[in-house]
Amino acid sequence: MSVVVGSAAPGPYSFDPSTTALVLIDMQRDFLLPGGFGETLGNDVSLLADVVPPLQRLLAAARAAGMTVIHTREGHRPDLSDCPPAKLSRGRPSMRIGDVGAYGRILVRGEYGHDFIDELTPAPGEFVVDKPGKGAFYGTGFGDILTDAGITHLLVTGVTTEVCVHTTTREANDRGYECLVVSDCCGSYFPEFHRVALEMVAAQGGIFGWVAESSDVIDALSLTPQPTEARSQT
Ligand code: C5J
Repeated sequence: MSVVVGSAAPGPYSFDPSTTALVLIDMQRDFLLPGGFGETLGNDVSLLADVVPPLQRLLAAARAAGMTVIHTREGHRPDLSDCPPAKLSRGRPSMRIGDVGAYGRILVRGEYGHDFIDELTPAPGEFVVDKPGKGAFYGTGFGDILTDAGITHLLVTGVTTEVCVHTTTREANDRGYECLVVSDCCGSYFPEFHRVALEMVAAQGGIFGWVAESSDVIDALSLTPQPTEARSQT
């Protein structure tokens, strides 16, 4: 059964929760925790922390509706063999991918900082996609997961809006997925980039997809029949 987010920009977004995945992009300690990689680069990580409560509520609603949930993590193998030299050489020399930071080696799989923040850990049965790039499709099994699950629509959330959320949305749009970016469930260290990135998604009649707030998506999901559980027959 399809539901509609009537307030979405540039116009109503219709989706069937059974063929829609909630995608949480890179809600990792390296990006979000005070004292971590993101903050050491001079960023105000509280801008990303604001994303957590609405995203927890949206995740709870998606789970209650029985939706497919996919969590991604940006990071690399410990030997960095999947990190292109061009990516490795970026950033400050003292704070690059693979260097030891406050939460272990930065953006290296298996390290504490690379893992999800405690508030948004995957539940059993949810997918975890480790990605070496900014987009979720490149070098991963993300596309196969979507195909196998019969997914046609994506609710895209996470950090950062203009980097990994945008790249994933663009990749998905090119592959024919109908994407809605959930505005208050995405965050950036740069408020202006966040605002403009969201505008870009919905511009020109929805060149990359739709944008809406989580409360409106949750309201739409609340109209979904809940997965069958024992119903009292009094
Ligand atoms: C993400 C980044 N996840 N900003 N990475 O957006 O480098």
